[in-house]
Amino acid sequence: MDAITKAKKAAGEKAAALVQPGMLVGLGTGSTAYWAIEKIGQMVKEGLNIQAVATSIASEKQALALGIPITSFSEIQQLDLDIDGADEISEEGQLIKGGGGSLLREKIVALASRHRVIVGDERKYVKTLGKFPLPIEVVPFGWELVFKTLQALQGHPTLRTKDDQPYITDNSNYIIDCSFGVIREPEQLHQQLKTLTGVVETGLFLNLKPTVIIAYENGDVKTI
Ligand code: ABF
Repeated sequence: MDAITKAKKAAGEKAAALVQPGMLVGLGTGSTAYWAIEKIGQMVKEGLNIQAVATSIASEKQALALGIPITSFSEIQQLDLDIDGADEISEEGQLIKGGGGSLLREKIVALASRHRVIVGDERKYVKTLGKFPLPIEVVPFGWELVFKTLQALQGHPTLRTKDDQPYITDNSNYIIDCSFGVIREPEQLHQQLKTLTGVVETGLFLNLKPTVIIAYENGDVKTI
């Protein structure tokens, strides 16, 4: 196992240790949240009594295979703890998420959770957001018009593809990844993008005050 994977595993498992009996848990998506789900699955096998809502079809499949009881928002209205990864984590706890294509369900789950834990390896921890292109979930109809508007807003958009076809999210939408350079006013940018007809959600996860767990290649794991 390479050093980065070891770091992701350490961060995920440290977050999983925060799960208490009886909790309603949000299960994130991505290669770091993967390890939290694996650990939670082991804890469930050892008798931990929880229910979970997954932020992607992939995470739900992983959870079901591990025997983690899955519930939904038709049954519950609030979660106790959401554990998820991120593509960028600023020193203020502002996030860019969506590199894994699950930003919409991730944001719904994050906003429905009383507490949020964000896990990442050291590469994710940045001074300011923006090096990672901002994922923006858009409806397929008229995506070209959103694309052109993003260019007009000085963005550098790219339609995300998979096997030379538009990438399709779990919600049957497209994703446009857009670089804006250093994002000094993330709230302003998020609001500006959300007003564009056809934009479903952005990968800017702001003012969520998450507990951040960063794991380093030297083996250190810090909770911030
Ligand atoms: C997910 O975690 C996504 O929002 C993001 O793309 C991913 C981070 O990547 P990874 O944990 O796989 O490095 O929540």
